[in-house]
Amino acid sequence: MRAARRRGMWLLVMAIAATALLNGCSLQEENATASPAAQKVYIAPGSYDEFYAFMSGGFSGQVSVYGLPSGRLLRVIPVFSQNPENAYGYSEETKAMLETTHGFVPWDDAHHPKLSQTNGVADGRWLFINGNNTPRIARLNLATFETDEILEIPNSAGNHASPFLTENTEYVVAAVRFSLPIPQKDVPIASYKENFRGSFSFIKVDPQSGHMAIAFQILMPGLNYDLAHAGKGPSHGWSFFTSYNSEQANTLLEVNASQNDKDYIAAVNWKMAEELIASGAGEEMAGEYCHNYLGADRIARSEKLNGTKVLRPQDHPGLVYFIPTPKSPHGCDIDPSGEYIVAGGKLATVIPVHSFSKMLKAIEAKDFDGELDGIPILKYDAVLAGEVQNPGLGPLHTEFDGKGYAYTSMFVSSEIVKWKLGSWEVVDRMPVYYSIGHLLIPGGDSRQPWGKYVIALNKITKDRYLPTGPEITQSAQLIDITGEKMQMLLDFPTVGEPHYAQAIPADLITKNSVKYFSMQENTHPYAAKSESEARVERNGTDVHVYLTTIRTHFAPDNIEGIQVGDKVYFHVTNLEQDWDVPHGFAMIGAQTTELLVMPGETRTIIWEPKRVGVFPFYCTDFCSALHQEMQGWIRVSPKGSNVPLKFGTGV
Ligand code: RUQ
Ligand code: CUA
Repeated sequence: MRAARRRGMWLLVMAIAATALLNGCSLQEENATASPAAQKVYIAPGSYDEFYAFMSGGFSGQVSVYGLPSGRLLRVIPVFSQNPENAYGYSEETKAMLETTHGFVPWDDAHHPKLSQTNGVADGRWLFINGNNTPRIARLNLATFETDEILEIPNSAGNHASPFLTENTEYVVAAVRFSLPIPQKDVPIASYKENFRGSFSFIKVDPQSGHMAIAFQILMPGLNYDLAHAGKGPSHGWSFFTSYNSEQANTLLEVNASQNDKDYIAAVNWKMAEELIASGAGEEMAGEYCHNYLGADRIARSEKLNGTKVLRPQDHPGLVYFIPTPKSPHGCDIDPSGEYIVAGGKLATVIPVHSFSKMLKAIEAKDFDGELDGIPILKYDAVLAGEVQNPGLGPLHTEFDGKGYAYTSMFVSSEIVKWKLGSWEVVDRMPVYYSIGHLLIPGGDSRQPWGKYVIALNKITKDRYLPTGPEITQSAQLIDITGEKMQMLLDFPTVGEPHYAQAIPADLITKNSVKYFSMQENTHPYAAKSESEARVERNGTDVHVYLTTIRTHFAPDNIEGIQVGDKVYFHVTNLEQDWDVPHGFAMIGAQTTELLVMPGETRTIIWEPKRVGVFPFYCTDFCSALHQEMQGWIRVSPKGSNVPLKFGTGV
């Protein structure tokens, strides 16, 4: 225990020393290279960036979209968090997206964006991202840049090793970081070893619609499963998950889960699992979860489902193996060839690289070193391809350039280390500011990386920008990797805390980009598809306002006969059929948010008037020269009053 504490202290001291050192000598060097670097990131006004980068927002719960190489923020897509700016999670059409079995959960911790793939290469159709806290996976539609679907994961907690999809987006995965009783039950926490388990969920993705459905779960020993990647090429059919806490500690993990020299990577033969399930293996296990998705009417619905098929590795030899891996591994990255499995041992002194072909041979030869809960543990040396010696401190994540090099983020020594696959020698280092977590190369975890840049996603920013009080944005740094040596190009701030990020050539996205929604195809039950359909209908105390917007007025814009105690539904349809002409709708005293309605779309918020009087509403998006004129009034009379319901453009 004491040794572990001492090592922790030592890492801390080294981190501080390294930070101070890097800090001291950086500025002059950077200024000297500023001008050629500036040219490489300069995108002339009106010109487009070469890549889209999708970054997770971490604790913001959202995804932010950047252009590369400029580092310009293009958009924030709301995913797990409500977004008052466009009413995501507030409007009647989107609220269901955030439903869970715990009720409405309007926030999550989003870590790993993963672009859908075909043949191991990003295809620009969808982006998946995990919710860490209340286990969920979201699917974003890259034609609309909207969240189309969120699936809750039952029998799970701390959904961190997710979504890490397979080569053809057959499956997205979800693994348990915080083991728990599966199924849940009331037991002492001290009974961890006996009662706590992990699970790996394999979620089938429909190749046409993208819809997700849980195919099966694999019940695992109670470790902390941290990160994952699917095999590709020769290793297609397998998925790999790092884990820590092989000690199975249930308190003070910083010490108690850092005792063993080696933890494990779990290698899962999902093809075999698929066949087992098809042949009727596996048991039904209860477990409620919500499945939320956008219908063809662009309205989110939530359905409650129950039960999954569960496989126990003990019952199916060959399904799961453990590969010993030095000290609390974090990242689990597969090189473009599919042969090498790189682990980032946070507390390890080397970067271990495992060989998939050696793994198969070791399995064949039964080169085992014991077992854990009936799962064979392979011999470290039998699977090891090589170790990168003296890489730096705190290796976390690795991406690949497709030219035979790997780039690993070093959290503690704040640097990116470039090393050669096969010879395992370090060939270059680049200091980053500070404490890098993930890193990204466009296509850098795929079969064919596009290369060109590596981006450092730094956890600590400190003095890199003008101070903004105690809270400082996290930061990204863009580095050129086209030459032998890395070249620092650009710092830019991020939204929330980016964990992973992925980038893709812009034309793979722009060719599908939706510019507006067709009015003809609007099947919203409360749409008013022209001004002649605009109206107000009373149904008891529910009042439905079918409101239309077009430059530059609302119809109706005068409404009378509303009463205190009514529940007023504003169904706002934007009649525009042109790109980039949203209209906003804001109602005084509305306790939710405004609406931002895209052309051709209908969105709804509720207003419950509490006072008598005449109240204005207006458009919030500067839509034309007469935007300031785009307003209306609602007259609210006392409950039971006999002021008749009247509406129109002037009543
Ligand atoms: S994590 S800094 Cu949430 Cu992917 Cu590694
Ligand atoms: Cu419509 Cu401003």
